[in-house]
Amino acid sequence: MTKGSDLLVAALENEGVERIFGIPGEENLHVVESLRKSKIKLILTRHEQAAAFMAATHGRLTGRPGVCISTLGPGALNLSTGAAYAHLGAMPMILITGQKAIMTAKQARFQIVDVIAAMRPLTKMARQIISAASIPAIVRDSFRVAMEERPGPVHLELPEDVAGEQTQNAALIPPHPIELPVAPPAALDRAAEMILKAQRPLIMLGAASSRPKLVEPLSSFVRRTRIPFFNTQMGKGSVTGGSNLYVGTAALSSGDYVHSAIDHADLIVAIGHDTVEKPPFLMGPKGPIVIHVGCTSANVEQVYFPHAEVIGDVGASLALLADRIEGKLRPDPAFLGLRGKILERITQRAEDGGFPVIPQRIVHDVRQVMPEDGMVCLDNGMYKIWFARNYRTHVANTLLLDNALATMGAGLPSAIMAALLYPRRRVLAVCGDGGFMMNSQEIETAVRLGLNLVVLILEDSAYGMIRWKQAVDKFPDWGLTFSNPDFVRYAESYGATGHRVKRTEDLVPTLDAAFKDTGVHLVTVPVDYAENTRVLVEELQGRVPELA
Ligand SMILES: Cc1ncc(C[n+]2csc(CCOP(=O)(O)OP(=O)(O)O)c2C)c(N)n1
Ligand SMILES: [Mg+2]
Repeated sequence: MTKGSDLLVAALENEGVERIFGIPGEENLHVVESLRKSKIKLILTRHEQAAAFMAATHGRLTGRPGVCISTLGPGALNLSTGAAYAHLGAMPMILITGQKAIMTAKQARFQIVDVIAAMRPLTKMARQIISAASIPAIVRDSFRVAMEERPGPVHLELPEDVAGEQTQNAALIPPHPIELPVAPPAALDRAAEMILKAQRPLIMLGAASSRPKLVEPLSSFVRRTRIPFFNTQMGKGSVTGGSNLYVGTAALSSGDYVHSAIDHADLIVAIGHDTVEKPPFLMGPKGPIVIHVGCTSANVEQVYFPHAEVIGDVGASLALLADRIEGKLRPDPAFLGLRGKILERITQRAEDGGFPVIPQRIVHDVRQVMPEDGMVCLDNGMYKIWFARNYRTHVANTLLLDNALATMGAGLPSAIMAALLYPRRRVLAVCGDGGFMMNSQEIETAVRLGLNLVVLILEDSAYGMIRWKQAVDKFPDWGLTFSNPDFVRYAESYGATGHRVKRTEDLVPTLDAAFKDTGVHLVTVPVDYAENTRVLVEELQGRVPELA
C-alpha cells in the first residue's frame, strides 16, 4: 500500500524534480512528510508569489517545469500572479495547492475558495486530484502539458484526504521525449522563395526563440544565412556569440533607432514571435512582409498578421530552411551599414559621469562587471526599457526580463532561481525601489540558502515608469512618489551586506567587490531619470511608446 502524498512525491522524483518552492499549510502536511523522506528539497519562501516566480524561472531556464506548493485559499491565491507570469511568459511550471478533505467537511467552508476556477484562466490546465490511484497518470500528464509547446503552468489541487489515502495501484509512468513534426516542404519552399526574392530581409527573434533547446539551432541559422537580426525584449540573447549581424533590440514599438532597420526591411522572418510581448514593430497594410516561424501558428492581431508561416519544430525546420537559402542571399551592404549607426546612437552617454547616475551609464557599468555568462535578472520598471535597448548579450538567456505579464516583484525571485541553477556564475538582480519592495522579504530566503547574489536597487523614490508616463501625457506630477527604508541597514538586518553608491565612478568597483565577496549584497544607487524624456521622447522625434 502507498499513501497518496508518497505517490505524488515519487511521481515528481520520476520527473527529475529536485526542488519544490513554497509555503505549506496544514492541508499539505502529508506532502511535507513525504518530501522529508525524499531526495527533493523543500525551499521555503517568505511569500507564495515569490515561490511561483522561482518555479517559473526554473522552467524558463531549463525547459523542465519548476514546482511550487502552497496551502488552499489564501496561499493558493498568492500563487496566482506567478501562474499568470508563467502563462503569459510560456514558462513550464507545476503549481500544487492543498485543499480541505473532499469526502468530509469537518471545517465547513472555512478558507474554501474555488481555487481551480481561479487558476483555470491563468494556466494551461487546472485539475483536482480525486483519488490517490490517479496520481501517477495526472502528474505525468501535467508535466507533458506544461512542457509541450506552447509551455506554461499546470495547477493540481491535492485535497488532504486524498494525500493521506492508501492505494495499491501505484505504478509510475516513465516520461517520454516530446518531439514535434517539422514544417512541411511546401511551407519551407514558399518561405525560401520569399526570402530569396527579398532585397533586405531581416530576422526577428521573439520570445519563443529563448527556449533553452533553441540556442544552437538559432545561432546556426543566423551563421548560415548571414541575415541581419534584431530581437524582441524577451528574445534577447537567444543567439549566442557577439554576432556582427545584430542590429538591436525593439524595446519600443516604433520610432526607436532599431526601427530604421525594421522600416527599411522588405521582409521580416519572425522566429518565435509571441504576441504577448509589447509589439516590437507595427504591421500595417503597407508592410512589411512577414514570415512567421514557430511551433504554433501566429495569433492574428491588428499589428501582427504574417503573410506566410513555417510551423513545426523550430530548430529542425530552420535547418531545412537554411539548406534552401544558404549561400544564395546577396546581402545589401547599405542595409548592414545601418547597424553601425543604430548601435552608435544606442551607446551614446554610456560613460556619462553625472550623479545621480543616468540609465545608460548603469547599463554600461553593469555590463562591465558581468562576465559573458553572467546573468542579469530584471524586475519591472523604467530601467527595463534601457536594459532591453542598451545591454548587449553574448550568451543565451543571460538577460531575464518579463515583457509578457510585465509584473513587478519577479526580479529578486528570478535571480534567486538563477543563482541556484548556476552557482558559479555571477547573478545580478536589477530592481527599482518600487519593485524590489514587492518581494524584498526573499532576501531572507537568499541568505538562508547561502546564495552568492547581488541586488542592484535603482532609487528614485518613485514608481518611476508611471511617473514618466504621467509627464509624457502632460498630467501634473502627482501621487507617485514614496520614501524608502535605508537599504544598507535593511540589508544588514537580514544578514546581507549593504552598499550605497555615492559617486558615479564608485558603481563598478562596488558591484565588482560585491561579486568578489560571497553571500548576498544589496547595492543601492540613485538614478537620474531625466534621460527618459530626453531620449525616449524628445530625441526619438516626439514619438511616445505605449507602455505597460
Ligand atoms: C505588480 C505590478 N503592479 C503595478 C505595475 C505597473 N507598473 C509598471 S512599472 C511601475 C513602477 C515601477 O517602479 P520601480 O520599481 O520603482 O521602478 P522605476 O520605474 O521607478 O525604475 C508600475 C507601478 C506592474 N507592472 N506590476
Ligand atoms: Mg522607482
